[in-house]
Amino acid sequence: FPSPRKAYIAALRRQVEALQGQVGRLQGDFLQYKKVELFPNGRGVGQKVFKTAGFVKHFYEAQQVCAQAGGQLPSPRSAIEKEALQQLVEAEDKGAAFLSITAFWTEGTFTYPGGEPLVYSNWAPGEPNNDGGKEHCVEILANGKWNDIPCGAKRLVICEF
Ligand code: 293
Ligand code: CA
Repeated sequence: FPSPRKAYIAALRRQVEALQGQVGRLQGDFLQYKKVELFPNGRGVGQKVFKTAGFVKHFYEAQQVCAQAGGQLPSPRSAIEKEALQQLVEAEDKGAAFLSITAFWTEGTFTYPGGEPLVYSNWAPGEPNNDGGKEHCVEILANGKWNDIPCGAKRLVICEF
């Protein structure tokens, strides 16, 4: 007869093997659902997911839409994140989209929500220009370039999760 200790180790081994099988199947199923979920209006970049709402809103409403869904407006922190957003703006064909970035905290200084300074930017030539003295929000155009605009303008809603 196996000793109690050996029987215990054998039982543990079987449990670990069963768990490894279950985790493997979950990983496969999850990869499939990620693809389904991101098609055709989402983009995954590292841990981040961007998804278009498909409609336009003023900045404050756009912020609410994303917050209500458990996300936020997009904060592209690298060229690769900017490219994912650009693809969504191009594909949706409803014009430019809002970013999370604003100049509420310090006029002329654009920051992430909360006032954190930008780590990446992709301003169009001559931007931000605070045209008319009231451009405190930011749009990303179909060419990927950024422009400051009035927060009361209506732009495509894309959320970041
Ligand atoms: C001005 C000059 C334009 C520029 C525009 C935007 C508005 O009209 O060249 O495209 O401002 O910056 O947000
Ligand atoms: Ca501008």
